[in-house]
Parts: sequence; C-alpha cells; structure tokens
Amino acid sequence: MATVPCYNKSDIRKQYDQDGYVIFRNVLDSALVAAAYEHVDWLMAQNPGIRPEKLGHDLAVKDPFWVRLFSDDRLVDLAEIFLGSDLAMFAAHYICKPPKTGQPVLWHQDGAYWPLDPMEVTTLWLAVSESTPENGGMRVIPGTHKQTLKKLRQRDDIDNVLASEMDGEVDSRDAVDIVLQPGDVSVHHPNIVHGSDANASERWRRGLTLRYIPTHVRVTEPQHPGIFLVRGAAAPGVDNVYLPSPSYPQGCEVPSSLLQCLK
Ligand SMILES: O=C(O)CCC(=O)C(=O)O
Repeated sequence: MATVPCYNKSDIRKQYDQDGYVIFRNVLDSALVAAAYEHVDWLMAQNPGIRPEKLGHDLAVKDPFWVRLFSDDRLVDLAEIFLGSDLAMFAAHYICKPPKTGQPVLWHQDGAYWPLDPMEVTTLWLAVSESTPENGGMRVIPGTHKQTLKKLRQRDDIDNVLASEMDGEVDSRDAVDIVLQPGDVSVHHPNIVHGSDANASERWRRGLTLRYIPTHVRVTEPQHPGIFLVRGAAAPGVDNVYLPSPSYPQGCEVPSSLLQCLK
C-alpha cells in the first residue's frame, strides 16, 4: 500500500510564513518522475524551435500527460496547505537546462510577471532531475517574500531565461541553494526573491514549475492560455473560464510510458 505522508500543516505554514519557501522530499514516485523526464525529451523533439528552459503553459494546456501530472493529488495536497481546498492550475512550465549551455534565471519575484487579482498564488517546483548548485539549481533569499513587488527591468545583454530581472539591489551572499533529488518539491511565495545560475555542469537540470491559485483569484489577462480546476469548486462571481481535460490528437505519437500514466 502507498504511504500517505502526514504533514504537520501548521508547522509547514509557519516555516513558509517565516522564510517564504519550504522543501518536501520524495513527493512523487520514481516511475512518474522518470515519465516526466521522458516527457521533456518528447517535448523537445516535438518543439525543436523552443529552448528547453521555455517549455511553457501554452504547450501544457494541450497535453494530457502534463495535465495528469499537475493534477496529481500528491502535488495538489501540497498546494492546499498554502491556498485552501478550491484550487486551479494557473501556469505550468518546464525549465530544463542543458549541460554546459543551460541559461540562468536572473533575480526576480514571480508576482511581478503575473496577471492575478489578488496575488494569491504559490509555486511548486518539481525536481525532474537532481538540482544542485553545480547544475544551475534554484537559489532563494529567505525572508524577502515580506517585501513588496518591485518593478522589472529588461536584460537582453546576457542570455537568460526571463530576459529581465528585478529592479533593485540583491545581495546574493544571503542566498540559499535549494538542493533537490528527483521527485522532491520546493514551494515558494510569489514575492520571494529567487533565481538560478547557468548550468556549467555536464548534467541536465530539469524542473517543472507549477503555479496554483485559489479559485477566488481572477486571471486578468484575456490572452492567458487557460486554467484548469484541479480541486474543489469554482468561486461564484469570478469570471475565470476552466479548460476541459485535453486529448492527444489522432495519430500523435506519444511514448507509451506517458500513455501508461494516463490509465
Ligand atoms: O527553475 C529555475 O531555475 C527558476 C525557477 C523560477 O524562477 C520559478 O519557479 O519561479
């Protein structure tokens, strides 16, 4: 029988309120994480024009394996600790850094990018490979989630995933490395200052960012690719439109390991 982790929710929330992030170990089983790794291989083959750091939500909304992954109860249970039991998936995005050439993510606060009202959202970052300082793992500055959201400035002078960074000084000596094994999840607040270095190692760094919102939060950008209800009910009076679960198009060749996970 599968072991259901018993979280001490009040301690976890206390730690999140204090530091702006929390780490959970061994959230997903190795078979599902291996399927996610293969999913990335397949997405890269299907989308050769997209850098692997940018396999984003516009692809996720059409992809049954992706939807199955972010609807997994073990992930949604974590989101529920921070956001309550009526939950939607707002954005899912693989940030996968190839050996030697994987790009950095400059210091930023997520909330500065998002069309959400109010800004109630949390990110689950699922490690699909090992994620360490050597291969460009994420770094956070504990406690900075208590700061307001700062403006962004464009950065196209160096290659970087977001082509931008937070406007303001960041003392990187205060940063903490988030070190994860495949299947671990870190959770972070939309205001926390975080980023990651380039991948200078010989190994891939693969991660999946999952942004969950409570259903009373309105998505204010009409061009947003769409959101999914993953638990509970839509909030009355909030005009979010929820997408139905997608199917793969007829004739689309999908690896059997992914299809197996849909059963
Ligand atoms: O994956 C990374 O290196 C950075 C992730 C990030 O910025 C985020 O999840 O908001």
